[in-house]
Parts: sequence; structure tokens; C-alpha cells
Amino acid sequence: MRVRSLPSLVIRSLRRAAGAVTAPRLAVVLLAVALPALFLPSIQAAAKPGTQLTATQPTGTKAADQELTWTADDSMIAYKSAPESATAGPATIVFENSTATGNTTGMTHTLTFDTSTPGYNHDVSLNIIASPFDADGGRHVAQVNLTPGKYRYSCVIPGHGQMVGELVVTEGGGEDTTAPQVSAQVTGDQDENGGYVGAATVTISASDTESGVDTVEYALDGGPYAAYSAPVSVNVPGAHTVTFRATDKAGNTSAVGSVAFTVVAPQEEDTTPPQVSAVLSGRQDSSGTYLGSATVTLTASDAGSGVDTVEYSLDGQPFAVYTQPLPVAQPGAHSLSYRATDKAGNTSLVGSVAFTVVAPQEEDTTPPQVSAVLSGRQDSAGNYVGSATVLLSVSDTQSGVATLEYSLDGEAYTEYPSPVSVTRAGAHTFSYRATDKAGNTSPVATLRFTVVSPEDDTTLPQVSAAITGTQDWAWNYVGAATVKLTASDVGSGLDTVEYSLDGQPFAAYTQPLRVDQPGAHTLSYRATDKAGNMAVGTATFMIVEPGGA
Ligand SMILES: [Cu+2]
Repeated sequence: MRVRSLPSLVIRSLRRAAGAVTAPRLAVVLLAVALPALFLPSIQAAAKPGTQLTATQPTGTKAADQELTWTADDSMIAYKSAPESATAGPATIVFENSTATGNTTGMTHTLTFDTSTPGYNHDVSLNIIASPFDADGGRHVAQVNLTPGKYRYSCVIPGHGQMVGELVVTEGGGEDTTAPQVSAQVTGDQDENGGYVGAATVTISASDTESGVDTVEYALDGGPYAAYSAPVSVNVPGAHTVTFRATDKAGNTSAVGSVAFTVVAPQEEDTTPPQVSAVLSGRQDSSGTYLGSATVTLTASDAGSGVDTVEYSLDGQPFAVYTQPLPVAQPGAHSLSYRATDKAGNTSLVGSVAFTVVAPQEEDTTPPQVSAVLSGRQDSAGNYVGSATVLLSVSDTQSGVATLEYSLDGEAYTEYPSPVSVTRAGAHTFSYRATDKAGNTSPVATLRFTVVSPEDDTTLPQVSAAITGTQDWAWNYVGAATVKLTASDVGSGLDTVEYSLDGQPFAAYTQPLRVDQPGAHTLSYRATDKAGNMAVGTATFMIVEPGGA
């Protein structure tokens, strides 16, 4: 036994007490020495006193460059001195409990690192038992490897429970001020909307390259934070949010992260077939025939298990899987059948669409033909009196006429609905154009004309008389003559045509005039236009009795 016999320890202690020890003091001293004697064999079962146990310290490591020294004296409530902090990595631990450090009683102390209390590093197993009179004179040295975090140590001699302290170890390169990285992943079976069917599992990952991750916490739907230790399963249907954070051993806490997801109840058994429909598209003529090609687009939906396959059959061919809109360019009549099947195996009834395709027409690149006819009464100068009317005609032999427009006197083009009448006096320009359904627009054509008001008519009417009847050799009319007046006015138009036979008052001319009175006759006639211009004329003729000389 390396522990010296109790009597000699006690005697030495008493001697060092120099007779000043009182009875209670003696009792304490006796207790302090006697109990270790009972206690030590149990903790020395694994190691002899004065040796150290280090769980993680391999033998033969290089010398540590930091030395941490604990000292003890006669106190049973505190070490005389102890380090408070260290840096991670190899360290030389010195524990001295000797007369040199003030131990006058020979009391045994230990420096024992805690390997069970939560919240502390447990990776160093150190249990140094020192006494001033042991083989090393109470000074023991051990090599350990410290990791970032906190270590708790104490003296395990019964009654010395207050001899306890903490050693804080920080990252060797300097203080850790960087929060851990933390992230979360949501996994589970998802439906087509992204909802998790039945349950979602949230897995949180955290890392810290310096002091290391100390705690990871999470909160579900705004509830209190709880320690995260394993993936969290959420199976309550509805929208959820999980927030999370991590803290490293240096006390740095990450920003709060969050993931949002929705859990949906597992679906009931699907016994309803999908809905499927077809839509035809393409350029059509007025009868609905597709020009060049028709495209069939199939759409299917299934509220239960979801659509598995959509199939089609063109013109009686075997059903094939539909993946994308199907163009049909073959000229002729077609029938396309279609159906859809859901993931539970329910197949819809077969639907069908019929359509006709004709060969594509040649492209229309020719603009419409447009022509204009100007009409109205004109005066001798070619001016339109009162009004001019423009009649447009248009044709397009290919795509057909889309629009026909005109612009009067530079105003905006407007659609031509019917003949346009221009009554405002003055010079006018009338422009017109037409566009076909293929977008070809004819060149603009322009008519120029002048409209004058009737009051501006200064042109005399034309009026003349024609005399008919049987004539003799001297051009005399035999028995009777018929006088016919003809009048016209290119300006404001005729107002009146009148005649006066043989000096009688003028009367309105309404019909050819028969004269049978024998003798010489003079017929005066006149025509007046609406502007008041009057033209006059005179005709003379002779009537003789039949058979007369
Ligand atoms: Cu002690």
C-alpha cells in the first residue's frame, strides 16, 4: 500500500498542529484522514493513487504547450488555486497538494474531472489523488487533450464536496463568435399540390466549426422551443411552420430559421374516373373546316388518386398514350376518340370529336381591288352642283375583304358603309382604301372634285324647238304643225319651260303643241334654271290649207 499507515499520518498531523489542536479540530482532522482511507480503495480499484486516468489521451503525445496548475492546502472547501480557462488542445495538468502549497496537515485531495453531470464536457477522465507525503511529494503531472466547452472538476474526498469548479475551454485559434449553421429539411410523400400526405418529417441539421454545436431547438406552429434530438414528425392536417435555431458551446445562437409546409389527410379510396375533354384549335373557314391542320388538345383531371394516363385513338387506330397536343394535317374527315385512367385504375368513358381538314390555301398576298364612281349633276365647268356622291366598289378573290375605308378632305379614315354624299361647297379630296383578311391593304386612291352651291350657277339653260308636220315644196306645213320644246340645264337645273304663240302670254310648256291655224306663226319660248338664268328662243313657221296653192 502506498497510503501510509493511518497512525503515522495522524501523529504527523498532530505534531504539525503543535499542540494547538482543539478537540473539534482533532475530530475534523481525524475524519479528513480516516475517511479517505476507507474511500480510496474504491476509487483506486482502477488506478493507484498518484496516477491519472484519461479516456481520450493517447500515450506518447507531444508535450503540451499549456500548463494548467491546481494547488490545494488545508482547506476542505476550496482549492488554493485553480485555472479558470484554457484553450482547446493538449494541456499539461499539474496538481500540487504539498507542504509547499500550504498543506500542513497531510490532508489528501483529488483533482477529479466530472464525466457525468449534464452540461459539461465528459471527454477527459482525470482523477489525480495527491497527498503531501505520497511518493511524489504531492505534486502530480498529467497530459490531457481539452476540447472546447466547459469541464467540471472537484475533489472527491468525502466531506470535500465544496471543492468544485469549472474550467472553460475555448477554441485554440481564438474566441468563437460565429453562430452555428442550421437548416431544416421537410420530407414525406407529397401530393400534386406539394401537401404532405399523412405526415411530414422535419429534419434539422446544425454545424459549428469552432466551439461546436451545443444545442438545437425547434418550435412547432409558434409553440415553445424544445430541444431537438431526432427528426420531428407532424401528422395533423393543416398548414404548419417549424422554426429552429442552434447554439454553440461559446454561446452563439443562430438566427431563427423556418420551414412551412402543409399536411393533408390521406385520401379516401378513389372510385371515380377522371374527367377528360378535347379542344380543337386551328384556322377555320366559315363552315368550320380546318384549313391546313387541326390540333387536338386533351385535358384530364382527377380529384382522387390523380390522372395516370390519357390515351387517344385517331380514325379507329389503336389507343396510344397522349403526351402533347396532336396536330392532324391529313386532309379529310377525322374522328378522334380519347379516354383517361386514374392511378386507382378507374377509366373514363370514351369521348370523341369529329372534324374536317382541307389542304391549306395559297397565301393571299394580293390586296383588294377598289374602284370609285362619282356621280351628281355637273355644270359646264365640271363642278358638282349641290352635291356629289361617291360610290365605292371592292372585291378580293382570296381571303376576302376585311375593311373598306375612306377619308374626306384629310380627316381620319372611317369605315365606308354606303355611298357618301358630299354637299359642302368647295374643292374636296376623297381618299379610299381596302384591306383583305390576310392583311393586304390596297394603295390609297384619291378623287378630287368641286361642289358648288346651286346659287353659283351662271350658266344658261339649253332650250330648243323642233317643228314637225307634213311640208310642201316651199317648206310650209300642210294642215298643222307640232312644236316640241327640249330644255336642259347642267347647273342648278331647270325651273320652268314656257312658250308664247303669236304674242300671247307665256304659258308653261307641258307637252308638244299642235298648231293648225293657217298662216304665219311665231313661237317664242324660254327656259329658266333654278339659279334664275333664262335662255330664250324664237321659231317661225307657215301653215297652209291642204290642197291650197
Ligand atoms: Cu480535498
